[in-house]
Amino acid sequence: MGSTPNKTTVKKFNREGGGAISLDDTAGTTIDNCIFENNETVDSGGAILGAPVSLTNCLFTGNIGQRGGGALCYTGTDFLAINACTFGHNSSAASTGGAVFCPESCSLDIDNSLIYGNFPEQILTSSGTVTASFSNIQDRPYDGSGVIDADPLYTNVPLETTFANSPGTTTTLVLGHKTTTISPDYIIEIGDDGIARTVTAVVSGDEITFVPALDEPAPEGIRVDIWGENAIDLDLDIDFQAGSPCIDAANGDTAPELDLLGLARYDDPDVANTGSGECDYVDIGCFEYQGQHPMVARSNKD
Ligand SMILES: [Ca+2]
Ligand SMILES: [Ca+2]
Ligand SMILES: [Ca+2]
Repeated sequence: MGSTPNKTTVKKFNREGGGAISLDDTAGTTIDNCIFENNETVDSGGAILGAPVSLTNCLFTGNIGQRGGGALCYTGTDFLAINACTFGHNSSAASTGGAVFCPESCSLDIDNSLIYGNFPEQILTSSGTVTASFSNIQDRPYDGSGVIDADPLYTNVPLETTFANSPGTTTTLVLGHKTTTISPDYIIEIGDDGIARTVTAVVSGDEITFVPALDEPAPEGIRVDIWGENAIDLDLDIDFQAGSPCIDAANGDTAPELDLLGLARYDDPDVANTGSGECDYVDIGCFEYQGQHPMVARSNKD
């Protein structure tokens, strides 16, 4: 197991062609210990467009790639290793890879990673191979040692994160590709502004009205979080809770020594170790549960 250097956060970028980062196909880039949060693009790759060779200990959440690859559009034709990463609540247009989109034939190797709750689906590859181990992948088409498909029990997530697919007004929105059926009284959040707005009517299809009004008409492409009924806390929190099936379920021989936050591995006494390796209690994904939420444990350490 290797060590974990400092983490980097890449947040709220909005660019054409790779919301946060565009990489040359031949760059041979490795990306470690990085948080990609709430980046978006009208093109492909809400956080990253390009062909990194590896992603390790990275978190991708709330990213939107409208054309494909809510978090990552991998444009390479080679091999991408994803290790100890979490992809949760990223979005793309219908059937173009809510988390990861690979338009070319390539090989993906997914280890110790959590890919769950991305919209409308998780991974889309045009062709090529995907192998996986000790990972939690929703609707997994990939069989591998230690691969599960089970609700990770995220701490606080909306029902869905989507975007407006045409310009709205100060009190109306037309939503793109959503899979959630919206009812009046649902709480939505527009542009991640922290303001709870209440749906007053579902006008037709994907058009809704809401209160209170925006200051400016909603532009095409603006992010919309559908929080559902009675939502109060509108902060996306992709940590997982006690009892998560991700706890003590990864492979300590291949996972990094420390988690994304620099926390040591923790053997949860309440959870049987279903992982592998010399240290068989490493958690799946980029966070290590500490008997309390990793974010809380991290802030207590500071
Ligand atoms: Ca929010
Ligand atoms: Ca653990
Ligand atoms: Ca345990």
